[in-house]
Amino acid sequence: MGMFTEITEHFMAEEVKVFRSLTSPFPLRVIWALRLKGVEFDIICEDLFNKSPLLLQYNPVEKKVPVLLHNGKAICESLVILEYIEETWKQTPLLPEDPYQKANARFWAKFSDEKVFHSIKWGVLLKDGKEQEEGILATLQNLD
Ligand SMILES: N[C@@H](CCC(=O)N[C@@H](CS)C(=O)NCC(=O)O)C(=O)O
Repeated sequence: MGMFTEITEHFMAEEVKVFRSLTSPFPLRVIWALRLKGVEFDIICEDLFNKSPLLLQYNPVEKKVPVLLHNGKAICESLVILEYIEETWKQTPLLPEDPYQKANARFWAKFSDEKVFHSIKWGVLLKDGKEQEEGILATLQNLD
């Protein structure tokens, strides 16, 4: 019986689904990571103005994309999902092995979330005129 379970599990196709939207940058992290690791996955494309019941079910707290669905388990938050992917599929590591370099990679991921994305969204995309020019300058400084 134990052996039978193992064999069926071995041949059972894995369920890997990524909830994304066409314009959102955060799900791209997840999609690129899965592609780098050679993991097959399906895409569920969300309309963020009319979210599906599935998205609300799998990410009831933030109701945002991306969500990774792995064999029925939902994981939310792009950087948390990347850690899950790294620990689940060990091939082609995303992070360097050295703890200091790893810390550096995590620093820049956090920086891009908190500084770069923030200044692009609030300083450039949602502004116009003079304010937008200032936002572009601030964004370029963050990218320098
Ligand atoms: N910190 C989140 C940000 C995700 C996020 O902001 N997703 C946006 C699209 S860019 C979203 O789903 N927004 C829908 C909403 O706010 O209702 C992550 O890294 O996953």
